[in-house]
Amino acid sequence: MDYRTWGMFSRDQPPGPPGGDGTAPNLYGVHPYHMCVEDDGNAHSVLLLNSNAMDVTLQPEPALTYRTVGGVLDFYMFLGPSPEKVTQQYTQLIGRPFMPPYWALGFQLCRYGYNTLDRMKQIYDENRQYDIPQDIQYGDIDYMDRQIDFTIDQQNFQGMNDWVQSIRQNGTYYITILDPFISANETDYLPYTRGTDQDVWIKDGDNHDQIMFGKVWPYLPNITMDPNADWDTMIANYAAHTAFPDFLLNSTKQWWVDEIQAFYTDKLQFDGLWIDMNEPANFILGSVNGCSDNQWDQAPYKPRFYGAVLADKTICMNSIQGGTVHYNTHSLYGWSHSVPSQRAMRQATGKRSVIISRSTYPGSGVYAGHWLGDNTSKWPHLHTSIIGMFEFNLFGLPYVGADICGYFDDATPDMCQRWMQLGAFYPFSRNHNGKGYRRQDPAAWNGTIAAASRVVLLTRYRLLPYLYTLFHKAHSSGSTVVRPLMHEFISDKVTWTVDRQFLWGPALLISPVLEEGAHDVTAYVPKARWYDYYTGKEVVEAGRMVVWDCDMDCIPLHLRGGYVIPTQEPANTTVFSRRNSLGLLVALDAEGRAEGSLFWDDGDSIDTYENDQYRMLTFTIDQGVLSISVDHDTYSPTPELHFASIRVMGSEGIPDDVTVDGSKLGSSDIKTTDGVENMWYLEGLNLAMNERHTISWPVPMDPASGAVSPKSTQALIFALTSVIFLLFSTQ
Ligand code: MIG
Repeated sequence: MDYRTWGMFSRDQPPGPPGGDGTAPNLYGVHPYHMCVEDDGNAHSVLLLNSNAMDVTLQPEPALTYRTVGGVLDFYMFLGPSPEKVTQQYTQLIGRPFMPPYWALGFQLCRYGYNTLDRMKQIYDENRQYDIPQDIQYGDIDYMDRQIDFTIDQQNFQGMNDWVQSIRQNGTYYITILDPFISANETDYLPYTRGTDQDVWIKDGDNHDQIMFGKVWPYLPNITMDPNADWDTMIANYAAHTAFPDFLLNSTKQWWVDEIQAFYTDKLQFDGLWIDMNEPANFILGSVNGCSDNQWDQAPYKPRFYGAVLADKTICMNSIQGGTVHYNTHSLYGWSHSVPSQRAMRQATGKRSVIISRSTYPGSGVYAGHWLGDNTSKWPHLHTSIIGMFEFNLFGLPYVGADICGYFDDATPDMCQRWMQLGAFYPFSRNHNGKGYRRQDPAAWNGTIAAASRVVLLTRYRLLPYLYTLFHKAHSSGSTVVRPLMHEFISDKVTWTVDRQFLWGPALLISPVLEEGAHDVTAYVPKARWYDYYTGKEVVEAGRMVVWDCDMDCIPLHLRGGYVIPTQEPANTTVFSRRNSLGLLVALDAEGRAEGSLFWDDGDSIDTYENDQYRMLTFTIDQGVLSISVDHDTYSPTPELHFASIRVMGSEGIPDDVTVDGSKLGSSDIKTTDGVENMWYLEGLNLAMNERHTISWPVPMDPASGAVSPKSTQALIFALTSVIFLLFSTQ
């Protein structure tokens, strides 16, 4: 709040350290939105729904000053009063996040610069040899012929579609990239000629009947490139003129849908779409003719962000788009690109599909997820990726993650191993690398790193039913998926600044190692009952900072008392894991209670919730009675799924017997682990997912009848400590 100014204008700008002059750099997306938590823990948020360039200065008052250079002063306030309520209210206005297909929650592998299909195949195969779970393979712009949309390089990627279809039998899906701009220098290039016929392009601001041309990735035909040419020479000599689709027009939306459909039908059957460079980026300033002196490009105030002029790295402000000047619509470009992209992919595949977009604006989450852009293989970028996830969850884009192991620069083995551990808990979990940098996929290093990656990814896959259910909640009620601790523990001010740990929903605490050479984690344990995910052991230090030992193969995970987490036996892709047996992790709170739910559907049909084709289960535990009930059942998996295991943490001792649907299991069926108190589990059950079940066990007498249970001892110690603390603090 110290007079820091934040600029907002979408820009092809990688995240890095903030500008030295106190001006924070503007990035790919624009979200003129903030949430404020007041001293009493009440939260509210404010949206300025305005797409013009602006800057916002924070002041210690506390106060904000918005300076926008146009548009409507359309303010919305969301009164919460909790951070989760604020987010639900906000997404009610801007639109609730799309429901990702189940496979989109699997691990994803990508890089810029495979350069050949052989190399892509080789790296894919090596990861399979190491048994790395992977649901999605990507192709970046190097699969294209001279980086031209809707083409495939017939020299280096010949046979690509055959290969893409062949990896389906392993359960691998394929996502391809498309940039927005279209080359104007080709002969017989239908996307351009059809687009021109249908009048889909942004127009030149000085001659409204002319197309506005920039220069970006597509190269000219018939060029011989000097391999030593520098960037400016490359752009000057080799870059084609490109037209920019005006996605605000209905004709353009239809054209984009049709081009994607044609590409899909004729050349490549892919499953998801990655849309890049849609700030929109431009490698030259303004246009091939520069920008004229006009009131938009020379507006009297340039808000504080990168570039001397607004058109820096983008197109001229007086270009005609959506019936107005680009000056007004610039930051909407990525959003407007996402809308027909989702429609196109649903039409082409007939399935739910998935879109990830680099530039976003309020409402983008209805159509697309987001990767956090071109980060760097540097340790601080592990930490900042957590903050990025928090932000995009507040923005209604919970399908988010950073490029695992970093985009620019060479990763190191230790960094990449730690990043795989962290990235296994990004909702969007993709290892992606820039062109020319050292290979960094899980199989790139050695058997140890591959094995560690496999282990942590299998943990992710085991927890996917929980993650999928969180996405359903985000989609249906607008809650966050990745959640800062303060969303759950707002009355505990220590949680307000925690940004090195995060939660999945209310119940799973993730405390990754983020520093080079560290073999422990300093973490905050919020005031609740917590259990170690791996052992089921209760954490005794609630409400304190703790230091956990954490060797290279460790990432601390904790389950919160009061919650039931559904799991599933993992496999190397979700196609196979979705057929495996289910499990329940039951973490009891201090009263011996817990609850949870599970959303299930076929994983890839469009709008299963809206079309009533899903199953919803709820789990409740009270007084030693666990009830599994089927609340909604308009979808049945074939074959039917079953719960095979149940683990109970925080029970008062180990019960002598457990009754499962009326039949009694004796102590030999009740498994325990040496050294872990109050934890037991059942295995080899066969409880059909479409039926209701009751699992019960005797709980010790309640304290009122005379027995002193461990939890009341704890309560007593807590009360005494509080009294002592009060005595001291009143001195
Ligand atoms: O100018 O498609 O952020 O993920 O690999 C770079 C190539 C263009 C930027 C994206 C990055 C992608 C790269 N693209």
